[in-house]
Amino acid sequence: MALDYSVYLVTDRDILGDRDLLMAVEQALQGGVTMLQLREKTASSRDFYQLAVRMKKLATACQVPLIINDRLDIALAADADGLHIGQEDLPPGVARRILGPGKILGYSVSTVAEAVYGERNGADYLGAGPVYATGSKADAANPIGIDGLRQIKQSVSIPVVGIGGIGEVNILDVKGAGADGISVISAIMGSRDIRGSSRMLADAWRQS
Ligand code: TZP
Ligand code: MG
Repeated sequence: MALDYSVYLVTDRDILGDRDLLMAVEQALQGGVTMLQLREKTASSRDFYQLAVRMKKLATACQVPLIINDRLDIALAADADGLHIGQEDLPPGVARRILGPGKILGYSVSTVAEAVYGERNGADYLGAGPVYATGSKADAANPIGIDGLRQIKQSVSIPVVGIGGIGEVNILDVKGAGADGISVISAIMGSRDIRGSSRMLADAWRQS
């Protein structure tokens, strides 16, 4: 079945302050996010695993795939729907071999060469960015802009989601570049109304 990449939420516990991560994710699911990635940069393996198991239940209840960032072992252990890796993680071909054919593999890219490599080595979709400047990733590369996103989309035949600095003001530019969806942290997790912001982005994507 074709996946709906249109509003792909990436979690970030730090931006939530004292708000609960699972509650925030539940609100985002109610608002209509279509994909979910659990991204934990500092959690212990035990905490990451336990969180993944709980998040998988929430996502599955809404028929939304749960993707685990970076950690192949956690993705397998929690029976998540897939894994998302970047340029510093396991090579995509290795991750694909261990994951098997039934799991979703996402790959972060900033250039056409990385995109083509990812497609050839088993990625199901690409996260291309940062499209715009972002405060949500300390080691983010320079923004690729809408033109960079368009070039990446045109170089592959797998779905491409834009990531980095995307929200209400530029969602239509990202769609106009040919992207299959937006991947966001702060536009949803940084909002005081997580359900409402998720719904607004989902509506904006659908209606355009
Ligand atoms: N990878 C590239 S940019 C980024 C990641 C994880 C951060 C996206 O966060 P935001 O708040 O949507 O710009
Ligand atoms: Mg990574």
